[in-house]
Amino acid sequence: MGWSATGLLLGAWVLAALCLVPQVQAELVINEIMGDPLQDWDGDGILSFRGDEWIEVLNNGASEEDLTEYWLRDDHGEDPHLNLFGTLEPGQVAIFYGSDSVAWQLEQGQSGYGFSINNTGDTIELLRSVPEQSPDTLIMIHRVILNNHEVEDDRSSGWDLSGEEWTLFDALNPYNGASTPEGNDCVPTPGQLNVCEPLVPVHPARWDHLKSRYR
Ligand SMILES: [Ca+2]
Ligand SMILES: [Ca+2]
Ligand SMILES: [Ca+2]
Ligand SMILES: [Ca+2]
Repeated sequence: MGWSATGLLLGAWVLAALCLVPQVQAELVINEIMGDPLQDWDGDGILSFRGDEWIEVLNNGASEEDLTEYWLRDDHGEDPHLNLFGTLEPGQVAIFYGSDSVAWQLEQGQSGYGFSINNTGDTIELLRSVPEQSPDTLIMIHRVILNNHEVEDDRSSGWDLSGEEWTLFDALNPYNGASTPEGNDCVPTPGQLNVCEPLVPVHPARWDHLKSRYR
């Protein structure tokens, strides 16, 4: 499978849905998702099940993308959870945190629920404004279905670097079950291309070193 619309792993029923909306070339794709954070991924000093979720997008096209035309949401309710911002060069990724979503929602006068990625599994959608129509007219251009085991403490899931396989970045919380996607023993790569970085064990502090600290 490749990056083209026909290559998305979403199944025929999603392709059928895509055919029902005006065709917009999907230059931007959802690249990696962290739905059940167990650390301070957004770096604000607070661990938040809401603020530290993140969704990464990749510009798979040949030209710079204006991200303000794009929106993210899950498939519950009608409202998008974030209007993306900034621009993105070809081949580059951008990351958006739950805290970005909360801030945007509060600006809109909505409740700040963030992305609300369900820890038992969810469906995440990337939407795009229809050119020359109201910004409220959004069409879905990419959809990712997350299984329960993908949304567990500090596991992310996303495309492998070739864009051919949706895989589970589980080095921080290894998955040995039989469901797909299988774990790849790589750490999540927020804000970076989905290269495989194995977990580097922290050298255990030796007891005499520890004692010397407290003398
Ligand atoms: Ca945080
Ligand atoms: Ca969650
Ligand atoms: Ca789960
Ligand atoms: Ca990444």
